[in-house]
Amino acid sequence: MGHIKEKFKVKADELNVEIKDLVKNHGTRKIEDVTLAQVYQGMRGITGIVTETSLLDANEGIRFRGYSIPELRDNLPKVKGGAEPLPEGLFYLMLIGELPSEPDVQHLSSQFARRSHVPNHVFAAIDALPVSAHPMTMFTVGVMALQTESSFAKAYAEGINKKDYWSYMYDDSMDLIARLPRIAAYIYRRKYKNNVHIHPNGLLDWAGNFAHMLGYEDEGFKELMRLYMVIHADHEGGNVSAHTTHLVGSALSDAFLSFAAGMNGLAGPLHGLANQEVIKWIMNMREELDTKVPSKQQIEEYVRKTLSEGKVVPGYGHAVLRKTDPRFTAQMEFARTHLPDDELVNTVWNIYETVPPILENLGKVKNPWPNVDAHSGALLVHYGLVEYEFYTVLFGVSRALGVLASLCWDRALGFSLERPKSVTTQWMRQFVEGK
Ligand code: AMX
Repeated sequence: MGHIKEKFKVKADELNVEIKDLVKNHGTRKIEDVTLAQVYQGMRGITGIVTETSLLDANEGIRFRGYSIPELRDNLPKVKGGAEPLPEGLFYLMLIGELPSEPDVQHLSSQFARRSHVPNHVFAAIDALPVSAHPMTMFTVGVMALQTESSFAKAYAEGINKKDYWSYMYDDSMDLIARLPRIAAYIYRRKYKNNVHIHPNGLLDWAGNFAHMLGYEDEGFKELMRLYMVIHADHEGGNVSAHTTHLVGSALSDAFLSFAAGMNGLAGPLHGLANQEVIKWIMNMREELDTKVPSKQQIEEYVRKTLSEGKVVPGYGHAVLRKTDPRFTAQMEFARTHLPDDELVNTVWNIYETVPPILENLGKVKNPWPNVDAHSGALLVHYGLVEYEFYTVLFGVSRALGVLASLCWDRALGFSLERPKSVTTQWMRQFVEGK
């Protein structure tokens, strides 16, 4: 057993004792009241899930085990000569709850390289889809095809003790994270690069190797991938992809089934697909105005037009956040260092100055500020990754780190089948009428 797996088990045993105590001695404590409106409006603000890996503050943004994104950029190990945090380190932090050492991160990098073999039938399943299929469809099909490799599903079918579920979930999660870059890169090269594929380089870190397999050798792009994989990894437990993975996993579905379900949620335009929508929207604006650098006034008019057509401004607003997303700010800082004069990036910054007051004046938008998706596309375009339908797959590879670390915790803590109560509107009517 690798030392990380052992360490995880020790941490989980400790937390199990604490949770047992909480439930035994405080199990009847009320956390909050639930209003009728909350039930109808996406359960917004209802505390109903425990997720150990990260916690979102409406104003400060996400913290992973207490560390903000700027703190992660300062404190997580980096490649030699690099400035961006390694996603392996974030995975360790989410899983173990402590910052990793350099050897911990190197151990994870080599574990991911060692576990990265993707069987041929996975590629065959992807090849069975037309090239015109959306990359996210190919991605979930690839993950589903990989489910044949689940060690949890095999062990469960043979009969295992509940106490050992976590161990198989850990191995499946490690295998899945190790293999996702290869599957994603295969989809990219099949759809956009004439089906010419690039062999993995087992000496590179997880994100660096992903960049390499996509076909991007620029060190700037590799650094971007490391940052990208860190900032998209987790956003506490209630967002659609995390919640879906957790929900499906609560039925003891294995990591592959659960993650594929979460990815189908990420593929929705109000969630992960927003990153492709942002760049599509900016490109349409450029085309319609026949300029590469629209002025702030032109942007303002285009935003008003978008709203008058009953559409949302993609990349703006959030269900929980109420300030500029620190994931947006981290990308802005990356751009200031690496590509300050890029025209598209400057347009993203001009949009940032233009959109919030317009959304604020609508009076109904709870958060007029940009989210993570408002910036990511412009950085990718700079390095030549212009195929924006692929962007959500990048988000998905990163999201695996958070939702699978969480799934390991779910099994290690023996969390229950999730099954909230639902009611009909007739029930609500009778409830308010006191019947
Ligand atoms: N442009 C226009 N209108 C917006 C808006 C935006 N960016 N954000 C919210 N609104 C509107 C809503 O559509 C809603 O209008 P309605 O009452 O007429 O239906 C009203 O403002 C109130 O919505 P809200 O409470 O502020 O937001 P929400 O919690 O219901 O939804 C979100 C959050 C993200 C779906 C929404 O802000 C949105 O659609 N944004 C654009 C899409 C986007 O960027 N999604 C990515 C989110 C991050 C991620 O998951 N990757």
